[in-house]
Formats: sequence, C-alpha cells, structure tokens
Amino acid sequence: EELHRQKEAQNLRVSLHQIKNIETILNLVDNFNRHLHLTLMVDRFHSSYQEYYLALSQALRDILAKNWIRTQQFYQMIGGKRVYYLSLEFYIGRYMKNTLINLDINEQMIQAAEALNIKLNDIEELEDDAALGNGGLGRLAACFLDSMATLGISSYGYGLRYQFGIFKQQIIDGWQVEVPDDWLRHSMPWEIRRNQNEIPIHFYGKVIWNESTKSYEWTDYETVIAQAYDYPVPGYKNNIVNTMRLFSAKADCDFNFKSFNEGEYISAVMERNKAERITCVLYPNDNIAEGRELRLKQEYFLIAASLHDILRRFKGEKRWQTTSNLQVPGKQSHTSIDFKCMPEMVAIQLNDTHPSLAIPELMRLLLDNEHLSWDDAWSITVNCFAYTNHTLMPEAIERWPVQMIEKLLPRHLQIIYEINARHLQNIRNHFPSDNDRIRRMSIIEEGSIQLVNMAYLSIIGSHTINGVAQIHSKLLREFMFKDFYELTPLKFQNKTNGITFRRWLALCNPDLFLLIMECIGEDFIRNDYQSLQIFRQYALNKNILLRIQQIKMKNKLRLAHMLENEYNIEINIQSIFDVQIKRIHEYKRALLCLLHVITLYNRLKKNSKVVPRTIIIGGKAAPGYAVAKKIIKLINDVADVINNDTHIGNQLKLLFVKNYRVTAAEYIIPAADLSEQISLAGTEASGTGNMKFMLNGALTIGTLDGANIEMLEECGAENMYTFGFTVEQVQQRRQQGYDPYESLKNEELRLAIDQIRDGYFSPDDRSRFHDIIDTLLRDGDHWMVLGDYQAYINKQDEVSRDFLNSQLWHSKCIHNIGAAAKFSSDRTIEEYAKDIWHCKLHKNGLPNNIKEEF
Ligand code: T68
Repeated sequence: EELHRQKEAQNLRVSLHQIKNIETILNLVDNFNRHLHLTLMVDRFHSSYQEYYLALSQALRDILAKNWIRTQQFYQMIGGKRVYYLSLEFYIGRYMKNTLINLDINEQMIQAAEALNIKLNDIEELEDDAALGNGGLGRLAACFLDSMATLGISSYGYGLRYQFGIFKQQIIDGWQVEVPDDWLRHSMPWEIRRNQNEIPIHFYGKVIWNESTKSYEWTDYETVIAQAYDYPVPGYKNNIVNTMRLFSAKADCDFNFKSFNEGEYISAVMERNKAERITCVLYPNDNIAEGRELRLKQEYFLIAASLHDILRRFKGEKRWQTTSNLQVPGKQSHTSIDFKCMPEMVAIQLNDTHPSLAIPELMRLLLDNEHLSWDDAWSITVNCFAYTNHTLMPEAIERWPVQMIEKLLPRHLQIIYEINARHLQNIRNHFPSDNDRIRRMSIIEEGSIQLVNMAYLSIIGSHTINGVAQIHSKLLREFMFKDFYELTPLKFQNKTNGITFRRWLALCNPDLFLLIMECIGEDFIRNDYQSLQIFRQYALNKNILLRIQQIKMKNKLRLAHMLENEYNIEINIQSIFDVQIKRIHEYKRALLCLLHVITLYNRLKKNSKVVPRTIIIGGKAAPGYAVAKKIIKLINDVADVINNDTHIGNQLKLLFVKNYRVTAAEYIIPAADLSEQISLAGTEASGTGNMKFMLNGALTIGTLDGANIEMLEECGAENMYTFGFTVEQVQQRRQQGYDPYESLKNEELRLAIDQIRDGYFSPDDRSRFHDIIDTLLRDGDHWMVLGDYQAYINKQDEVSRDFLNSQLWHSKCIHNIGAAAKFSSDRTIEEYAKDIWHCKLHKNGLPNNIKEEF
C-alpha cells in the first residue's frame, strides 16, 4: 500500500512537472509561429535559419516581458537605493542560451525546437556575440550585471551602443587582420528602443555668468541626441529582470540649421553623420589609454546621458510624491526634492576612470541647474560615487590635455580647476609646506602640455576606491596612489573579482554542472556560492573521479572536432590541453609560453621523451600595438614548423585560435587541462580567465600575481603550479639592475632564442623577429620573460609528470573546482553591496504580489 501511495505521489509530481513543461513548450511553439508570421512575415517553410533565430528570440522575449515590467514596478514601489554601474564596455557575448538558462527553460526550448523540427544548436550558432568590450574589464561588467540581477539588487548598467564592437580577428599568412564587427547588421531582437528617452548632450561652446540666476551658463554648444536602448538582464531563476541601458548617438533635429538657411540643405543633412559617429566604434585597446578627442566625446556622451537619466529617476521617486497618488499629469503634488538625500537613493560605480567625467558633470548639474552651494553639491557628489581601478600599467592611466577638455567641455574644466584648488588647499592643511607632495597630488599635471589625471580626479570625487584583487589593492595603496592613501586611508578597499557561475559553468559545461549538482545540490549556483566548497569532499571518490575525467574527455573531443574542422590539423585528445587565451600584451607573456613550446620541440628533436601536449594560444592584439601583432605572427610561424614536422607527430602541437572572444572561451575553457596565468608578478591586476578555468576543472600554472595568489590560498599549494619572481623579487631585481643576458647561460633557452633570432621559424624572412629579440635582450626584457624561464620550465616538467597520474591529476581538479567558490561574482557583488553601495539585496527574487499595470 505504501509503495502504491509513493508511486501515485511520484506520478502526480511527474505529471504536474510535465504539465508545466507542456505549457511552456506550447507557448514557445505558438509564439515562434506567431512571430514568424506576424513579426517577420514569412512562411514557415520558406524561411531561413536566421529568421528562425529571430522568431525564437522574440518568443523568448515575450516570456521575459512581464517580469521585466514587474521588476521595474517593484523597484519603484520599494523606493530603495538604486545602483548604477557606469562602463564604457559590457562584453556580454550571446544572449539566447543565457536567457534560456536563467529563465530555467532550456529543456523546454530544446523540446519546442524538436517539435518544430529545428536544431536548436544550429540556431544558437547563428547568434553574433554582443562584443562591446576588449577583455577582462568589459567581461567583468557583464558578470556583475548577471550577479546583481540574481541577488535582486535594484540596479542598472549604463553603456554605449557601439555600432561596431571589438574587431573580428582574421589570421592571414600568420598575421592578424582586423575586420569590423557589424553585430547589428541583422535586426537585434534583444534590444528595445525607448523612443521617449531622447536626451540632448552638449559639446563645445563657452561659459557665461548669468547675473539674474547668479550661476554659470554653458552656451553656444553643439547638440547630439542620446537615444536609449534597453536590454533585459534576467536573474537566475528568480523572476527578476534588470536593465542594461545603452545609448546611441543621433543628430539633433535642428542640427546645423544655419546652413539650412543659407541653402545648403543637402550638405546640412549629410553633416548629421558626424554626430552619429560618436557611438560608431569601440576603441580596441586594453590596458592602454586612448588619447583621441572622439574617445573623450564617447566618455562624456555616456555619462551625460546616464546622469540625466539618473536624476530624472531620482526626481520621480515615490518619496517626493504626497499621499494623493493621482495619476493626472501636472496635477500631482510634490514635496520639494531634497538633493541631500541623493546618496541614500543613488550609488554610482565608475568602471575605471573611463566614465569619471561624471564627477564634474554631477557638480555642474547640482550647481548650475539646481543652484546648490558648492559644499552641498560636493558632499552629494562624493557620497554618490565610487571608483574601481583595474590596472597598474602606467600607460593605461587616462590623462586628458587641459586644452582638449577646455575646448570640448569648457564648464567642466572650470569645475575641475575648482575641485583641484580646494583639494590642494586640503593637502596644504594636512601637510603644511610639503610642496613636493602638493605638486605630486595635483589633478593637473604640469609639463610641456598640461594634463588632467583622471585617476586622481576619481579618487578625490569618490567616497571609495577599490582594486580588484588583494595584491593589486595593496600595490595601489603602497605605490600608485600612496599619497592619496596617506591622505584618506579609509577610502581604500579591495574587492576581489569574480565570475558568474551561470555562464561559466551552467551554460558552458552542462555535464560538469549536472555532476556537481548531483553531489552537492544546486544552491551554489544561486544563493550559496560557498557550498561549492563541499565538492572537495569528492576528491578521493573513485566514481566521481572517473566521471570528472569522462566529462573532460568529452569536452576535449568536442573542441578537438571543432579545431580539426577549422584548422585542418590532427589533435591528440590524450595530450595535455595547455591553454593561454587572453588579450596579447607583453606583460601577459605569451612569449614565455612559446619558449616552453620551442623547448619541448627541441627536446623531441633530440629524441627525449615528452608527455604529449597540445598548446592552444588565442587572443587579439590592439591594432596599433606592433610588438603584440608580431608576437601573433611568431606563434603562427612556430606552429607551422612544429605542426608540419613529421618527426614530431602527435606528440606536440601548437595552435593559434583566431578571433578569441566570449563564445570561443565557452568552448575552450571546459576542455582545458592546464590554464596559463603567467604574467610578471605585479602586472595583472586580477585576471578573471584564471577563475573560469579553475571552476571548469583545469589546473593552473601561474605566477604569484593578481587573483592567482588568492586562488593558491583557496586550493592549497599542492593543487596549483606556481613559479617565478614574487612582486618583491621583481622590485629587488629592478633596483639591482636586472640583466636578461644572465639567463642565456641556460642552454635550452639560448637555443630557443637563437632559433627565433636566426630565422629557424621564419626561413622566408630571417630577420623578421629581431625586434622581438631586442625587447628580450637589448632593451632589457622589461617583463622578465627570460628571468622567469627556468622556474617556468621546471614547473611545466612537474605538470607533465603529474598528468601521467590520472587519479592524482583529477583529484587536484576536484579540489580546484571546490576552491573556486570564492570566485563567484555573487560573492564580489555582495561585498560591493555591503561595503560600498550600502544597498539592499532581494535574494528571494521578485515577490508574487506585485501588481501588474499595463
Ligand atoms: C583588466 N583590464 C585587467 N582593461 O587587466 C585584469 N583598459 O587584470 C582584470 O582582471 C580585469 O580588468 C577586470 O578587473 C582591462 O581589461 C581594459 O580592457 C581597458 C579598456 C580600455 C582602456 C584601458
């Protein structure tokens, strides 16, 4: 009887589950057909896969719509603090699969596609990445949006809707060739244009004093319109849908009307293009500051539009509306708006200094438009803003010429001068007659041309500044911003980066995700990242070890197939998949990885035994960064020699994967055995790729740099391969006079260097790589590639030995997966919320009792 009862109960559960599924499936099928017919106006049997993609996305969007509206109503209703994440980059990647996963309807969609006789995979492959970012900084912003939605933070991402994202990388004859990324060519189903949201943005002109209002006035400006586009950001299984708002530049309607009057109608209309160029293209540099005026325009355009929106929303908050809640426009009575409450209602996070003009802009709005006193305006401003620094590279610090700001934003320059004057007075009070300190700390740097240091402006104009890993925050305090730390130590914090487990596990590695859930439940993916730690208990479990191994092998096989098709190369899936994927920048030292590959090659040539490896390197070089582009060519030339050497066979392969991007990462990372995180200590602020590999069960070979140090703390030295100079040793070596030639005593290294220099890998142009050799020898090897070579090779030999012991290797993998708990971006965002934003979380998601008003 009991058995029968249990069976009944089970049936009931199953059927209820199925009914729910069926509803969603039917819904999806219906909506798909409806959109195909009514939105796209095509016949089911004569439509392309591109049209299927659009119809399916629209069907998905319909499911999001209700909760998107309800979420915004909820935030308005509770009237709490809102968080604004301002960033010139949001590196989102694809939308469709992420939406399916976060809405928990992936299974239903697969079935709906089956019912429609469509291969969902093929459709997903049609989607372009939304690639509005360069690398880590932009991807971090995207992970943060996911976590903010999942934790139920009333928050918005504000950015630019570039017509062209990061360029597509082709490799022609081994060289990088950049191709524009026309991601909006097909219609974009995930965005919605907000027509009522057109914001005028001003540039150029002059400042006059208005005697009657007793305030400064900016006049004779040119106007460009910011047009808002909204993108949904669904939380994970919590019904919340937040907004990412991207602005696009449009010409003003009465743009250049003077020319109209002079009969220059055609050319006046054509001039409109100029205004629209502002959001045409993402600048493709990472960790290098761009100095062009158009970039400054982009930065101002973003923050002016964002602040306009933020203030409009602040002024519309419930707290200013009196009890009679009449919805008659113009009739509603208001209590007067108290701007001093702004910091209770608004937190603005600056993603690096790129949006830091927001500081003088908010001052301008409060002073000139709202007529607040300087002291009140300043206190509000400082208490609203917080600034995240992402780099220690001096060349990445933004410094704008005073003259350029004066011409483009004359009122802002006045305000920056005034901020600086008061700031310098403050230092004088703290450190009387320390003139050198005063000179060092000035926002305005004197020299052949005067420059505005945007990092200093950001520190002064914010209540908090944070680095992105412990070591990075420490180096900011002790070196880059030492003077500022001594002035305001309490402003300085650390927020170690994180990644969203939804995209970087559930989406990209479903088999591993299922296995972990089977072992420890699903809490870790949503509201309890810490519980992932529990997975470490399975490190000695034979069955789980085997399954981890099988999953990795399956992922390797899938990647191998893709690579074999694309590159016409044979891949040994038993070999170590040894991966370095990240932007190409000298400090990240792809060359060190390459020197190891050449060393293995030479050993094989000498008939020494090596453990088989497939080395995969991928990444874009900034189009203007000649050395980085040459490094790509070198990798490809070395690959040509090794891969075509019959003596080597399947013992060693080197592959440069072209066009590395978010979507490529989703395929490569789950298949990696070894993750290369080998920047010179003290150069990589944090790194986030390192965390993605760890979560997917790859082991790390890495320096004591950025977040690697914290990864080591989490997983223990026996589970990670660390090597190389520490930050202190780098500093010591620099002081004592580091000599790269000393390292050439190592014969294997000398041989590899000779081969590169003498054209062994470039017989068609034997001097091709002399400039690279010069950076390593004649110019002093700034990134100490040669200095770290021996330690690196030793560690790699240890890796090879360990890989042969499968049980040992995979138990280390399990330790790594469990130890990745700390690197959930949910942890990072909870820390921002608690220590910087002081805002509420709604971890239980959207309550059910929100009224719907349509
Ligand atoms: C990266 N920075 C850091 N910058 O290099 C990386 N720069 O260590 C860190 O993990 C990551 O930020 C997230 O904190 C960048 O990616 C840029 O892309 C960039 C873009 C424009 C100008 C300067």
